Amino acid sequence: MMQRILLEEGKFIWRKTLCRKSVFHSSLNKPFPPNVLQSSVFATSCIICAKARSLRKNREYSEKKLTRYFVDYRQISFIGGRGGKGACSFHSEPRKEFGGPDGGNGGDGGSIIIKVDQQVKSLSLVASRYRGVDGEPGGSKNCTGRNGKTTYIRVPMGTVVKENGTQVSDLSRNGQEYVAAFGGLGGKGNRFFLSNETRAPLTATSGEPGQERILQLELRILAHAGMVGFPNAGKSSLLRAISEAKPAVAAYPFTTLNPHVGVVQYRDHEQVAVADIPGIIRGAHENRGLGLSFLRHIERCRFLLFVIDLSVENPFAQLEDLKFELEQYEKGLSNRPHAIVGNKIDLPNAPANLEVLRQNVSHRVIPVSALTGQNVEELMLHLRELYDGYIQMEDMAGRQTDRW
Ligand SMILES: Nc1nc2c(ncn2[C@@H]2O[C@H](COP(=O)(O)OP(=O)(O)OP(=O)(O)O)[C@@H](O)[C@H]2O)c(=O)[nH]1
Ligand SMILES: [Mg+2]
Repeated sequence: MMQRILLEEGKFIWRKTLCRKSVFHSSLNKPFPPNVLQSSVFATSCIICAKARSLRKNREYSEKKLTRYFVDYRQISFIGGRGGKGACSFHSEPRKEFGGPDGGNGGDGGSIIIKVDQQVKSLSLVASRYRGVDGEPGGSKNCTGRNGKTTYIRVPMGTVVKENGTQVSDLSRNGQEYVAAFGGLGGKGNRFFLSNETRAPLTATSGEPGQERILQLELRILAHAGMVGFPNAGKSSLLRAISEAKPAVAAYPFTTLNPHVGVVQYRDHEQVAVADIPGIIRGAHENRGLGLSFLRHIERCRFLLFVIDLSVENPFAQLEDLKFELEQYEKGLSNRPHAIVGNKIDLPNAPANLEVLRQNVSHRVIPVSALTGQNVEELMLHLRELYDGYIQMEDMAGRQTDRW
């Protein structure tokens, strides 16, 4: 290893290792004699040649790319594995003329199970067709065929399974399973049909086909709070301000096309998950803008944050429209515990609009600026109050709470 060496007061004081090029006596700038090098130089890391390594950052996907990765609906056809055929055979051995039937049963077909995995975040890797593994046929010498292996399909937490539009399962806990299709039973070998009346049965049955089903999987993300607002109200900016999430922010409407979840961290290690969903406009229930289908992602939210843009005239109308659209999607959705957040308070006409809003609503309005960070702490504290209220309610009802 090559070193750069300093000669000071007759001692060799050496610095951190340098590159492999050559060894220099620093004062003379000449290569250092190899014997001296061997006796006095220790190995350390090279500060100059060491690559500047920064911490690995999570890759940020554009909204367009995210749409490819974030899939929240799938229709899937499931066919369970077919049972194996039963065997028809007779025992054959020297000096044993009537060995009797020894055809084994076929193995059962493999089932298909939908299983929740906390690591999976979208349905993008779920295929549109699944076929279970067939059972193996039975053999002679009473050998039973091997059962088909169970096929597991990993889905995210919060997946709802529907059949013909009717909900059949709600998979909201990690590790929860739902049998999408049972495998068929294996056939019986001729040994099974041995009886006092029939000493040499020739009957063996074939395996049953697996269950066939068409199911719809719908993902409803699990978050404690859901942010609802008009496009450009600053929902994504607010999520960036209160959490580590990095949804795209831009000055044009409908920047956010997919829901984003950010986790707000508190000092006592309590975590509140907040979901940012695409903007809603007046008439969204008639499929205007991006429609209302993404509202299923806030169906499970325990409380809502109405984000109102204070820079526009009459912010109360925004709130009314948002509540109206939520009611069109699901009755009573707008009555959930909620907070009203007035964003863009840093803009000149915002304080006047805030007063107008306050006069029209009985609920507390929290003015914030996601851009400058003004009053964001108050919002976080209020969020925590809502969260604590939810935890208290669930504890009183004896239900398990969703914790992140
Ligand atoms: N002055 C000011 N501008 C803000 C504030 N918050 C957001 N903005 C700006 O408003 C624009 C829209 O912000 P976004 O966070 O993308 O709004 P959004 O509600 O997520 O919009 P969509 O995703 O389209 O629904 C951006 O240009 C932001 O810089 C704020 O507090 N003050
Ligand atoms: Mg957005």
